[in-house]
Amino acid sequence: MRVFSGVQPTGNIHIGNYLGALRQFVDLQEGNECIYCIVDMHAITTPKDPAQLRSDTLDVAALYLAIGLDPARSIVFAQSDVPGHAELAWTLMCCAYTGELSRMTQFKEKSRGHESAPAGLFTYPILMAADILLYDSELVPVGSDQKQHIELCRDIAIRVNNRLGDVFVVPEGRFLKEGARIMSLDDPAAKMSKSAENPLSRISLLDDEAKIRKSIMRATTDSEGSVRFDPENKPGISNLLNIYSAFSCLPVPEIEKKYEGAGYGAFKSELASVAAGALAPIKERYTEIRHSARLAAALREGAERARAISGRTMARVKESFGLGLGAGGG
Ligand code: ATP
Ligand code: LTN
Repeated sequence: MRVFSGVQPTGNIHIGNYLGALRQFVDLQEGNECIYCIVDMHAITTPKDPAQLRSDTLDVAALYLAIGLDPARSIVFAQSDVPGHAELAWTLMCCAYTGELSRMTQFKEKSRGHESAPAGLFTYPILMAADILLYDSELVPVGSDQKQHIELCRDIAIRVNNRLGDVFVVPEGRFLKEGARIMSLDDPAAKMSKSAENPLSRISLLDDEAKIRKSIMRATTDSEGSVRFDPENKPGISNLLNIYSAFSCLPVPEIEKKYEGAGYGAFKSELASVAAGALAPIKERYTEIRHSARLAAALREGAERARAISGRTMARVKESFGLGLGAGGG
């Protein structure tokens, strides 16, 4: 299958991003044709310092390799290095409706309280649809917060196909059971986020063991004292159980049994060890890769391969829409 996904270079990549999305990227390399992008054009929907953006883009690229993406197997590149993304986004913008974009919860959340918002924040899901459709992607591994955007992408693809014939492959989202939505450690009602003010609300992939331990030991729980999965009444403990299960590959009931009669302290302390143990090799590989020639070469070659695939799709799209007169104007 052709697999595509992207992560924004906005710093603080955390275990929510990893357990919801990135870890699937690695698993899917086996037997599929995978394309993984760093979506820097999505990142500028809110103003970014240029030097910081470039550095954050390289950080995500290095993390991609550090978690186990192999540039010999997967295509890894920065979105803005392939012009087809912006080109297809415009075409799709003419096939989407302001009404459907207004219903996107991410836009509503990010623009709440502001009289006006950047137009790019509003059209963000269309650029995401372009990312996916540009590569005839069949499968899109993401966290469950992206469900609505994937649905919109499918709707647009089906709409165009109904009007113009089989222009696009209609993709499916791929969501994991454990990890699809990791919640904030200090407020289990909110999703773990890169931008939350309190650094103890998240575990970043590059955190050291002391910080991981501190965040988990301070995580919000309840006063019942039993390690039991009950998201409605015990959202804090249930979130920690989810994280434990995702990192250890043990099913939740088994973890509940393991900590029967034990207090939250023992459970949290062992979870900190499990998480730190899983993240340590990623951090080590990241440090080796971040400033290496191998990273630069992987991104250059990835962009080249992506341009070749996307060029073929754009030629088909332009032909279907009646755009252009051929290279050089014919
Ligand atoms: P954040 O909200 O943390 O700032 P994001 O969702 O805006 O991050 P990305 O970095 O592009 O932006 O997300 C990368 C991937 O991580 C996406 O597939 C997204 O669904 C997933 N993801 C983000 N947060 C979580 C979470 N708390 N739990 C599970 N998956 C998540
Ligand atoms: N919108 C996503 C990031 C993203 C993406 C994509 C994910 C941009 N383009 C294409 C999958 C496929 C987010 O905010 N997490």
